Amino acid sequence: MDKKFKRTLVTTALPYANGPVHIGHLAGVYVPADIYVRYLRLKGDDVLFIGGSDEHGVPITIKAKAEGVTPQDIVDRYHNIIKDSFAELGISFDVYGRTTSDTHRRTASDFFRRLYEKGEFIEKTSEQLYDEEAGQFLADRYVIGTCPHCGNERAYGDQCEACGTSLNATDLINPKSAITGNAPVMRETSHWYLPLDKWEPRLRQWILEEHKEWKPNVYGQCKSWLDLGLQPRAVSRDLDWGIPVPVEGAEGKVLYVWFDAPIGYVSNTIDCVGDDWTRWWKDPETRMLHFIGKDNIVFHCIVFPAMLMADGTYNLPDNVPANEFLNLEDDKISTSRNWAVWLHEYLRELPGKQDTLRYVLTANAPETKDNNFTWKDFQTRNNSELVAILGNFINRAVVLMGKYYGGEVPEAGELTEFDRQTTEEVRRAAEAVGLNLDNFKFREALREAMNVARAGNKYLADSEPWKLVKTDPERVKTILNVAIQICANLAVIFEPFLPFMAGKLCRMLGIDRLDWGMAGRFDLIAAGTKLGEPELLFEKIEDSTVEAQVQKLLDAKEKNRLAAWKPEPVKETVDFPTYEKLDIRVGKVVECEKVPKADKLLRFLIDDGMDKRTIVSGIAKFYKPEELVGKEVCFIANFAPRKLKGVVSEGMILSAQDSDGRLVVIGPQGEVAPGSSVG
Ligand code: B3M
Ligand code: ZN
Repeated sequence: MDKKFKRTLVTTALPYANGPVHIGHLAGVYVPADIYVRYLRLKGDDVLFIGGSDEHGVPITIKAKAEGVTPQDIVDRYHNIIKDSFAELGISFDVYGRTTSDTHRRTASDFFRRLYEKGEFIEKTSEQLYDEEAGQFLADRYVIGTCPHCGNERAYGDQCEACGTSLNATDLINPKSAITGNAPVMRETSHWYLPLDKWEPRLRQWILEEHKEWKPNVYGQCKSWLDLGLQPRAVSRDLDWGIPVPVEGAEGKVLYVWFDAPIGYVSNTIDCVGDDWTRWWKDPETRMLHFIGKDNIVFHCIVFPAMLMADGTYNLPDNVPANEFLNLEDDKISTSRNWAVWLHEYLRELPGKQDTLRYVLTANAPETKDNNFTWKDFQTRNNSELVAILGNFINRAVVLMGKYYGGEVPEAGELTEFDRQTTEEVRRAAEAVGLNLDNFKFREALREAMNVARAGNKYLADSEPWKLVKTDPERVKTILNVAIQICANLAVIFEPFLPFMAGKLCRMLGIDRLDWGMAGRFDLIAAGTKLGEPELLFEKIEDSTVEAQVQKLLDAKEKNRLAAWKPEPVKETVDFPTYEKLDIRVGKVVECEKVPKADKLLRFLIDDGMDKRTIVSGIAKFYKPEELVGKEVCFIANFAPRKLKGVVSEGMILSAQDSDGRLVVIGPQGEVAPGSSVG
């Protein structure tokens, strides 16, 4: 850490409590933040890790309306699901608060009032979008329309998620109410605006000049917004869910959710450390970091800093290490389409596999570009990396130690050149882990950590203690001593990434406290130490486990498809004479068999009341031929004969196509003589 800082405040985006969290949230924000915080703690740094739920705003009220419950019901439900699942994954927040808390209501109101009293807002009456049927103003996610910047037709009233631009509802082209689908009318209302344009020169200087070290995706987005020119932004809304605007004459108005939510970081700090909170927010020797996803960059780099500047007594963030998005099985993660891996379900369905998820999400983290999660890759990384490399090395070292020395660590003799090469390799990799973490390069850090396990495996494979034990038992003592020191190194350097594994490993090695200073050292486990019982660190993941997960996704896709199904539009009108031209009859199936070399076709012999005729029909996928023999069907009797796969078909059997594409043969509901006309 930079010398000018004494402590670090780490915040993670407050997820909306309108649904559980999924792997996209984890990979983008919570897993990297937790790795970073655990690393700082191991280094002995003073660090505070702030999380919590975002419980206001339109996403919550929309969900409540959809379910016919109150917004409070929604946030109570999801706050607890999210909080518990984070804890179970080992996300080590110092506090996990909520923006409906009393502390937050007070803190956010005070913040607004202070800015109001300083004259930092502009109060303005203007025409805003209004839904007459719903009887309310439309802002944020209540209004959907075309983004004026990129043409995305599903942009929200406060942001386009396709291009990331922050919008005002009135910027949208062709706006529609998300409540009724109606086109809104314009109606006058007054709001308080934060003049972002006033802070633009300072924001430019602060980001573009003083923070060139920010990740290119973050810096680039900031630069393009600043270059577009900043506008005053409304910080109040006409809604009944939120923190009331704390000034006279503001009845029916609440704080804009993106005004109150970032103040949630402050409120949660207060809930965590009490009066000491100012040290974490106002002492220039505190470094502040916001971990967020890329859709939140504008709010954390422009809007919230402008609020902090307007207050004038707060620190600004030192860095905002935002990630890109994670896709799932090559498709965008989507809550509404249920195309996601939900954390609380993962924990239930793959119990005890927290570290595997943390590992895969880090190894595949969308650090510089969008990335993809697949269950196949999840399985491979678990089985061929965690089990076969990391687990295997530790297991071999511990098992050999048990076998040769009853689990008591032997004294090392003089190190050979090969030993020294290995310890040097471990030292170098361990150092690289730290350097990469310092620079928010989590994937690379994890790769280097894995290199330590690789070096350990190579060390055992090349030095072959299982052979030497017969010829040179003294040498084996050194080898296993070195191997167990490598295990201790793994416990330290993997603790930020795989805390559950590290905990077990510490128990096995008799280590009661880890610190980063241990990384790269080879005197961590004293000779004579009695190792604990070997524990299973990683388990192989079977094909059936990942297949079940893939099936779950396919089921979701199928459900969506069915839900989205609509009957075909009705065809052009026909008059009676045209209709009468079609001769539909009832016939009885006399024979039915598959057409050779055609997997879709069945050949029917139909008794049409006058004679027998052959008809070929493309329904072989849906019926066994014998099922239809003896049944009455409807067919078009005057359909011009056609040759299908070498068979002449004299008519067409009628069938209906179901929403899932299945064909169902149409026939009379009661017995009818073959040859009867249908009409
Ligand atoms: N709740 C947006 C989101 O969940 C928002 C983040 C607030 S951070 C202060 O993506
Ligand atoms: Zn856009």
